[in-house]
Amino acid sequence: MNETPTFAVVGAVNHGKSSVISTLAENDQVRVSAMPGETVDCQRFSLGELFVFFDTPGFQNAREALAELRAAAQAREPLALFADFVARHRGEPDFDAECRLFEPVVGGAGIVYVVDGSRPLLDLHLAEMELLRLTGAPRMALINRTGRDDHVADWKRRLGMHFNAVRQFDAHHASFADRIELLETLAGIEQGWKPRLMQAVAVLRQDWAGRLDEAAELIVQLLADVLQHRETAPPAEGPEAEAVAEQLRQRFMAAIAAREARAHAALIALFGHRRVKAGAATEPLFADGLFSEDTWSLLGLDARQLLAAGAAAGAVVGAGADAMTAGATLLAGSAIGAAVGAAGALMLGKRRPEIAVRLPRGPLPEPLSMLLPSQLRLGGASLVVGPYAAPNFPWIVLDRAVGTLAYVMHRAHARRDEVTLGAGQLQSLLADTGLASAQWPEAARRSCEQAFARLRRDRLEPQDREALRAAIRAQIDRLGERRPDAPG
Ligand SMILES: Nc1nc2c(ncn2[C@@H]2O[C@H](COP(=O)(O)OP(=O)(O)OP(=O)(O)O)[C@@H](O)[C@H]2O)c(=O)[nH]1
Ligand SMILES: [Mg+2]
Repeated sequence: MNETPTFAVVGAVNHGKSSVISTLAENDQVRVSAMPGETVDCQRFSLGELFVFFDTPGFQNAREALAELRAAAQAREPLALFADFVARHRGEPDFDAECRLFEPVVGGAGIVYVVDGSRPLLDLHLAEMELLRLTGAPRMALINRTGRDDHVADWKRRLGMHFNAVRQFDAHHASFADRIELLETLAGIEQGWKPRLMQAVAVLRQDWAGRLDEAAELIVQLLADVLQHRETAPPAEGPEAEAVAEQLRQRFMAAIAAREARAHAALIALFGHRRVKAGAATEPLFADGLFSEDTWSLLGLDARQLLAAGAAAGAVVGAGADAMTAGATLLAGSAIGAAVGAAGALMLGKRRPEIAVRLPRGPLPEPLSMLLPSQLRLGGASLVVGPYAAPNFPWIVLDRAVGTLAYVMHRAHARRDEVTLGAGQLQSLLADTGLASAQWPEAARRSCEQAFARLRRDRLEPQDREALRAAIRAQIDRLGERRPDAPG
């Protein structure tokens, strides 16, 4: 028996063997296909070397193989007969699949027999089950369903006669908890592997919690970066001014979007998904951008919640500070004006306020300015955009980051579809998980808002940062191990 718990995942052609492995090994690159015969080699997959799975081709000639191997029922070492079988038929086209799939079993692997519960049980499957029983290897059966039809009861009755354990496992929707449960079942079928598998379960749980810690850190850093971000440009006057200001706004939004995309990509990578894309990639996870109207009308907090969290105060202070350092407000539109005063904050609930562009202070006195390079002569300062004072801005950034996390931590790696969520779908994903910022406890929102206000003024203390991190960590903990009913 192998020291590392090792299992050969076997079964009929096209019943979902590779999909099961893909999900268990958190590997979305395993070859999976609707075409039968996709897997032709025996391939090794592991998760942190805690356990090993071999993906195998589907049975080819189970009935003929069974006819040759019946004697194993009386043999003292049944696996020796299987080893002989492999030696005898290696290279023969008729038993190519059998040779490859018996090989790891002969080498000491346990068996995970995958069947498609949406397809009827046939005689050839009975031959497969009988062959596997004859190996005497520790074995469990997994009923996966690739379609809507339900033959599960038939399969269960039969499988129960041939396997040490029978479980249902949905390769496309299995959650972390389902994967853990499967490992625990495998631990139960072979005493020798039990300690290693239980250890693997403990390591995986710890690893999962560690990933959530890291996710919280990534989100805090994202919030810090976008709330402090500034873009500057040389000042312009007259008719050019509006164009320059608009360019500056665009640059600001692009920089924020790029920063957000990097954070989302890191969250996606944390859960090992290589088919989910962030930002402006083709088929990105989010169809709507951070600054789009739908995003602002559907995510974040409403005006009442913003007020309760203390966002109005933050906005007033932020705007006041802007006005003081800017000396003048250029083309501020409604943003700052509306933010001043609680009534203004109420207006800001679900509409994206324009991004304010600030003018530098007035020019220096003439004699002094003559001594300076022309750029600095205009006051030594530039047009400035940022920090963006919109009260809902950090909440929307937060919702999108938590939404990304909620999606990737519950997406089974067997899936090959490319999902793109509109703002409405993202909002329901958050609502279903109870993780929309609008659903957070008020106390958590208040401590976040306090950190946001300080961030905007570059005055974040370590304890504010820690409070923000802890609030986010506590909320994402509620995502749990189980998969919520989410889109896709
Ligand atoms: N809806 C759904 N489809 C599934 C599920 N598991 C597998 N499939 C689909 O079933 C088909 C076969 O899956 P594979 O994992 O390639 O099956 P396999 O047994 O490895 O196939 P071969 O290697 O060809 O023997 C693919 O189109 C999968 O996407 C599932 O849980 N739900
Ligand atoms: Mg396969």
